[in-house]
Amino acid sequence: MAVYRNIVILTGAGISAESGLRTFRADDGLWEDHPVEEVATPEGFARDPDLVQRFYDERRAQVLAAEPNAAHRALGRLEREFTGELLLVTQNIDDLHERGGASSVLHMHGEALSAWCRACDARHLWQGTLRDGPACPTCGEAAMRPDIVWFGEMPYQMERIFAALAEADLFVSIGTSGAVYPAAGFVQQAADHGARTLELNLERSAGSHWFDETRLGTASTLVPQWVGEVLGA
Ligand code: BV8
Repeated sequence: MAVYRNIVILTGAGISAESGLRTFRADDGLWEDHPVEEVATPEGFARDPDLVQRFYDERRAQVLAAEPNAAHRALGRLEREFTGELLLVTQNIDDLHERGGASSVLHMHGEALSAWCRACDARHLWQGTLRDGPACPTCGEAAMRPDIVWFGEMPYQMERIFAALAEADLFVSIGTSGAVYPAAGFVQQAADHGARTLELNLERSAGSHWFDETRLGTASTLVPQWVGEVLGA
């Protein structure tokens, strides 16, 4: 096992699947009930804000009811014990990485437990519902939306992610279908800068051909095993 000094990890819905949170593109996927355009775009929100607020109210409640699994906990251990540089980027809007012991998580697509006021731009930790138009704790306006990056919106902290990908000597993708950009392009950027690339996923993804190595299986099996290898190296 090589010794790595600078690791970037990208996680997707697959790492939270064993915690009971639905993924997007499985047969019973999240988008099956609601066309993406209706619930995960600014246009959908403008057209039917109540539908979108209820969709994310439901996701928020599911996140609060879920528990981190062995994969989340293994990444928490990696963060604590790995002595090199580590950036954990997630596409997920749940807080299971944090509850699994990771303290520095970059949520590039936002967070279910955060509300964003369109009147004053403040963001608030939010565990309740937004469908009833609660007042913003900062400005009092009833103008809060889910703090989620929808299709057509710019993901968060892209500069920081690109800078980390340029320095990484290992890029690991866990539980993502490689269907959504710019996240799906990270493996190519890492490889272009000389990083080794590893994919841990239940099945081959749209981006598998870009990876030096793909391991197939569940995250709760593959992630603790891989973390053990890295820390043992
Ligand atoms: C942007 C938040 C630019 C909402 C999400 C044409 C070509 C290329 C790109 C585009 C294009 N047309 C439009 C675009 C851009 C678009 C895009 O990529 N569209 C796709 C559909 C083609 N992207 C965007 O709009 C992004 N923004 O590009 O902005 C810009 C430029 C300038 C100025 C302004 C803007 C924004 C994208 C973010 C959208 N928001 N989520 C919410 O969560 O409700 S996307 C959503 O799907 C998730 O966040 C996640 O990121 C994404 C992918 O889902 P996955 O996490 O991969 O989940 P999925 O179900 O797909 O797969 C799960 C995987 O896990 C599977 O492979 C499965 O096998 C595996 N698995 C299952 N169980 C397990 C497991 N693995 C291990 N263990 C298990 N137990």
